[in-house]
Amino acid sequence: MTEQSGQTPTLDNLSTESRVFAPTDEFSAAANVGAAAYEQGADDREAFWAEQAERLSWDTRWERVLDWDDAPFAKWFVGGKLNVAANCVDRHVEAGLGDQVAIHWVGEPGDSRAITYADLLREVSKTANALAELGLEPGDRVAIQLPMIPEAIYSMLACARLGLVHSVVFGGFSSTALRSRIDDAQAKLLITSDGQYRRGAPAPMKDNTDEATAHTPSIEHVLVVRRTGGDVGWTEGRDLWWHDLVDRQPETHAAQAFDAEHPLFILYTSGTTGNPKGILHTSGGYLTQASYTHHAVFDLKPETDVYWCTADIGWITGHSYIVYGPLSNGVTQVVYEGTPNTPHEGRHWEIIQEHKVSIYYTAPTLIRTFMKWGADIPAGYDLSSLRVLGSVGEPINPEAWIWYRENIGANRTPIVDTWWQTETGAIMISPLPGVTHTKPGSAQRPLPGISAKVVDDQGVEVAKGGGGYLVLDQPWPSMLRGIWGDNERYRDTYWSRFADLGFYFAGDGAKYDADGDIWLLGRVDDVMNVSGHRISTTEVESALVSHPTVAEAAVVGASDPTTGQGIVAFVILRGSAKPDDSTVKTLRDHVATEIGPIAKPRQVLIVNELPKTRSGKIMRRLLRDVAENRAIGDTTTLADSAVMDLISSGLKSAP
Ligand code: 6R9
Repeated sequence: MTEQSGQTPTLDNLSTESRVFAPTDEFSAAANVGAAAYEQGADDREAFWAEQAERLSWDTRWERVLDWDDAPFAKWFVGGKLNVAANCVDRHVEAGLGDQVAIHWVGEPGDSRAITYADLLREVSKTANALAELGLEPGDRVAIQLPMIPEAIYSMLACARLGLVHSVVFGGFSSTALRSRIDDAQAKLLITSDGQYRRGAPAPMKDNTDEATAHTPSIEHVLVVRRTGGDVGWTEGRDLWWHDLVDRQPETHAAQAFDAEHPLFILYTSGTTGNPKGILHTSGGYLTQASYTHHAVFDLKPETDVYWCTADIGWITGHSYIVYGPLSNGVTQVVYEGTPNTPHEGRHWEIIQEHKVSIYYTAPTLIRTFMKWGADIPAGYDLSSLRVLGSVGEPINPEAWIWYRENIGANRTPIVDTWWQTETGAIMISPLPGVTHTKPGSAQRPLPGISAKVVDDQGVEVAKGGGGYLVLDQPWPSMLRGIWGDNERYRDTYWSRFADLGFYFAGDGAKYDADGDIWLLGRVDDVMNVSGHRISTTEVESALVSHPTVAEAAVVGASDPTTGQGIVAFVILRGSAKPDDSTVKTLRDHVATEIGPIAKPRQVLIVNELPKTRSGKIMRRLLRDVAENRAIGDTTTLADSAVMDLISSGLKSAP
């Protein structure tokens, strides 16, 4: 335990992790970005980002790199003009890459399409012509609720091409969630599909969107892609089939340049209170950082790499690392429609083998699921094409990191653990695969051109070994430009915590290890306080998962009359492990050994499933309801709403 002056003591545990993996000489020698970038980024941040902005094609060059006079409202590349879609599509075709595959699209039922950059240009142009025919004007908002089909990407890029602001709503969100997002942005058009494939079966989608649009007067048209072929309700005059409207459009469209600060998209993310926040991103700065980070962090070589990010486009990772970053870099990428175990648990490895995927970017929750399914499944496929692995979305515990490296990366590939948020727009903290000596569980260092610090309650940077809050103390190009329609909430949520210092408050706890590397400890609201000791849920989860019988664990702080909060752990055992009378005691003792008696869970509950959002985050709020014997709260954002029933019934039968 480390004692910090004036603060509650915090616990060390993750920093007992001492394994370090250096990049090979061969990898470093060929890497896109070397160590010198860190100095360039620190010496003159604006000059560094101006250099990265040269990656893009600008119709008019900017006059000023950063205008921060009206902080916290940033303007980057002031006076510059560009078309985001032309940067992602047209310029690659103009450079002679029209025949290169942009997207190897793999449908869940086994259908597939190879879409070249020339195809992409044609489809995006037709879609843009269709949206223009509907009378949409630059600045109008378009809601998109679609499965992971190519039309989702065409739609986003067509909006960008016309200066329309898209608001993508995850395909599994309820009609209530869709309705509130449409209303908040006053969207005029909704693009959706008749249905979507989920776990091997078609499920309706338009029924859901019809429920939402029955109450959204701003919607003038609903454009419907036929995907599953089921019956759908139809409102004449409002609803239009994609194949009727888009297919007959001219195949060319002249892109017009928009201001660097022209709004590109709104993406809603849940806050700790109130309605979801519409995070606003704009064009030039966003695309610059999405493009640069994709190039630097994944070491992308567009001529030879095949890239695959497993996120959904309904999530920021899909926006920045399926659509804008990769396509601006002229990538060849896999886009997969379905779930990882449809039709079998080796589906991802089969796709990697077939398309010779070389860069694979996924989330810790999925890695732990793969662990649960067993290492023999990936071992049955040829994964030798892989050369960089990425992780995003939550802290990755060292056990999962090592499993990922050994079983997917053949103990050879660098792993980049990338910390960022919907609000930051692009990756902020991550190893560079050709430079960083990676440490399992640590996101390590702000990228070149980025500044982040771990500070105490007063905003004073903590010493090496110390813990506190993660802040971003300098503006960055892809930063959010606000919360749609609510400037006050923007200031309050992100800029009021350290108002005098002008820091952006990320809402994450973090600490420095003895080398000054950053370890993310989970949301500050996930930090428990047990008898005055700060213990992060991640630390306890990590300890539990390090036990050989445990596949996955989620920990919450439940209110406790004596200690303030008590630690309650929900644990999924590995397939082969059978719970018996001693399981709970063994696991409690294991945590005590790993971290210290103070971190020993008050309760360990053996369960079969954990409640997760579609982006893979464990919904601790619901687990807290279980732990505190309350009625279960709002479950609308759960990926699988039956999970809470499973947990409750499983608890009754657990030993
Ligand atoms: C990209 C994305 C943001 C929150 C963030 C943090 C957590 C994301 C992480 C990570 C530790 C990482 N998070 N990446 N924590 N290590 N590599 O996930 O955006 O959905 O907005 O979530 O996710 O808590 O504050 P978003």
